[in-house]
Amino acid sequence: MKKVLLTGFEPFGGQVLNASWCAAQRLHHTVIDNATVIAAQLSCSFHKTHGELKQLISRHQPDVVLCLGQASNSSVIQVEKVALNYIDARIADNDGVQPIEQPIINDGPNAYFASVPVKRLVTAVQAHQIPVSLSYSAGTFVCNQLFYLLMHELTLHPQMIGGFIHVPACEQQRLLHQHPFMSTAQVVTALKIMIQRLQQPQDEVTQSLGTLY
Ligand code: PCA
Repeated sequence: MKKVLLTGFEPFGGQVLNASWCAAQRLHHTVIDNATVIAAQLSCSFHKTHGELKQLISRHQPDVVLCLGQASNSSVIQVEKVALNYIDARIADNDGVQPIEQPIINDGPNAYFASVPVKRLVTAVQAHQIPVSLSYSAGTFVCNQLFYLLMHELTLHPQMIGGFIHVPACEQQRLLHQHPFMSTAQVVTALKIMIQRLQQPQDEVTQSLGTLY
């Protein structure tokens, strides 16, 4: 039996919901094929998320860690490839902290790649006609920091794999903030497909999902 730790964020930027947690919480304690999902909410805080994530990893000892965040300007699910060692926050986090042009870890590598098979996840979701893309930037805010710290942490746990997925705002947020949106039900379906795909044969995806610019 595999264990998947699925994290979502609390609301941030003055919003009352965060689509990432709306989706993640629906999968808490569900079993998808042979994987049990543990969902947990993280603070949208530059200072708190690392400790929260470390504690969850050491308590649950998951096989897979998938962290989710909300990308309010996006209408598609974005499977992130790259975490940068760089923060340049356009708004303050929920503690009022707004780092500008700072490394996440002094002398850490400039970037980490996700260790989940990102192309397989994207093509599996695409096959179900759910809007999804491979993304090469997780931004320069709390999500990018969490993704970077996750991949840094997993260097100490080589048996675990991890990645980060940005999801669009949910339907309730469209009414309040005019964001592009995707229903929570559709995001949950996409996450289930990805968790199933992680348990299936790891054959190569030979097509390019890259970008020209
Ligand atoms: N999205 C923000 C932080 C928390 C979240 O859900 C981001 O993309 O950095």
